[in-house]
Amino acid sequence: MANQTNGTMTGHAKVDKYNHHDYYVIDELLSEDHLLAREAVRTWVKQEVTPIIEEYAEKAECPTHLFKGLAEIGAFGPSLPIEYGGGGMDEIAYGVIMQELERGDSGIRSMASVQGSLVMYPIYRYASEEQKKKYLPKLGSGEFIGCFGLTEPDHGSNPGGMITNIKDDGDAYILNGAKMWITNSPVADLAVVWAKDEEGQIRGMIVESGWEGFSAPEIHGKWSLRASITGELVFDNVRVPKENVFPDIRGLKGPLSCLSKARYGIAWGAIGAALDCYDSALKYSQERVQFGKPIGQFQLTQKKLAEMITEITKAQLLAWRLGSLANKGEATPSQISMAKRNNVAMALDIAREARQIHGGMGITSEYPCMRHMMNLETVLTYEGTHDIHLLITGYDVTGLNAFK
Ligand code: TGC
Ligand code: FAD
Repeated sequence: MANQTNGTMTGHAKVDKYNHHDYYVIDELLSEDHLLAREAVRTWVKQEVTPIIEEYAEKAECPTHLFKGLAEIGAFGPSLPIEYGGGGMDEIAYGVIMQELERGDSGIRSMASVQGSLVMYPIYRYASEEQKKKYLPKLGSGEFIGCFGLTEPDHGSNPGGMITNIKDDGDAYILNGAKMWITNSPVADLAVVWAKDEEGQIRGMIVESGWEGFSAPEIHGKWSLRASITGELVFDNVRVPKENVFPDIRGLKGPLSCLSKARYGIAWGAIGAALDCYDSALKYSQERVQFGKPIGQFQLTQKKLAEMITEITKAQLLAWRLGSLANKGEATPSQISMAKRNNVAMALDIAREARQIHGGMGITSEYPCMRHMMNLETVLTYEGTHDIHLLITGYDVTGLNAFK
């Protein structure tokens, strides 16, 4: 992996005093394994992420030195089988892990989402046995970093219109085109890429970063997900051996099935960002005195906090129920869309309200709200925008397709 950071930035390290909030005692619905997994990730985030994240975000630098640690705590493919590099846990364990990571930072959760759900999952589900053995253990251990190339400069919400393409050339395909907004691409060792074949069918393939004609320039100037690295993928006559192309899957349902996995993780993850903002606002409201009283004593502050914990609790229940359905293999793409859309919008609203409770201090890196708020603007947009998910629900309930 190129451009690795060593985690030694110079500013003062932060102490993480986060307390979890569980108003409806949803922990009773979690197993011992879920609670243990959550505790391990929470401890890691407190030790490794919080002390450095504001500084990396301010400098718009990705803390790549954390990637190995993410692998060690089991954040890459928690619900994939152990023999294929995953954690062998269930979907709720995957959810609580994503929640704790995003409590730290959406960019850290993003890194794990991409590696587990958008790189390891498609290889596990669609690649040949030989390719699975070649790539999955190294991805699971963090030795290889992956990225997922679906979005193009002119095809974001409508990936079916993609123009990246492959042409048959004997024992290989020749890949041409470009992908845009690709998380981790500048530091990735390989990319799962979706491109059209000569029949116009969407195919998936594993492309290694060292191959001739492949480059991944970084995208600069982001005011969101600043501690996550984002880039393009450019393919100029890249020779992709035929064994690297997924043999059986055709069409948009290939990448969309991976997105279902990742969107599910975001539905849980966003609650973590909301909890962090709520926790910080609650503490601040009890400590900050104006007009001779803690600001938490004013009815308007109480309204904000009461509504925040109400919305967090509703989102926690939605995520838990979605997880129960996912464990039975019954969570539908539309149910996942509803939870992703609701929980991310909820978290963004809470980040804004929490920022207000902190007054002027809320805009500084002393508190996490502004960073979460800026991150969540991306989370609202990627993996299907807020409005695209509404239209997916609209289609599901009416039977009428807004996209056709
Ligand atoms: P449409 O005709 O509806 O569907 C095509 C085929 O796909 C099937 N399908 C799904 N299969 C599995 N899982 C899902 N979630 C599925 N949704 C649909 C569908 O049944 C159909 O199958 P078949 O057998 O009939 O061929 O497709 P459409 O072209 O009308 O598009 C529908 C639409 C707009 C909902 C879809 O394209 C969409 O979701 N657009 C949003 C694009 C998106 O989410 N991009 C994300 C890029 S990756 C990313 O953002 C990573 S961020 C990483 C990080 O966390 O850092
Ligand atoms: P557009 O599709 O151009 O949408 C612009 C606006 O139009 C949106 O508000 C949208 O809701 C609206 N709109 C579009 N169509 C309709 C419609 N039919 N009806 C109503 N409104 C509509 N992609 C990857 O493939 N891999 C990644 O790793 C990845 N990581 C990302 C990381 C970051 C930081 C960001 C910002 C994006 C990432 N993406 C990634 C891309 C992301 O999935 C797209 O940005 C997203 O799908 C939206 O596409 P777009 O930006 O082209 O917006």
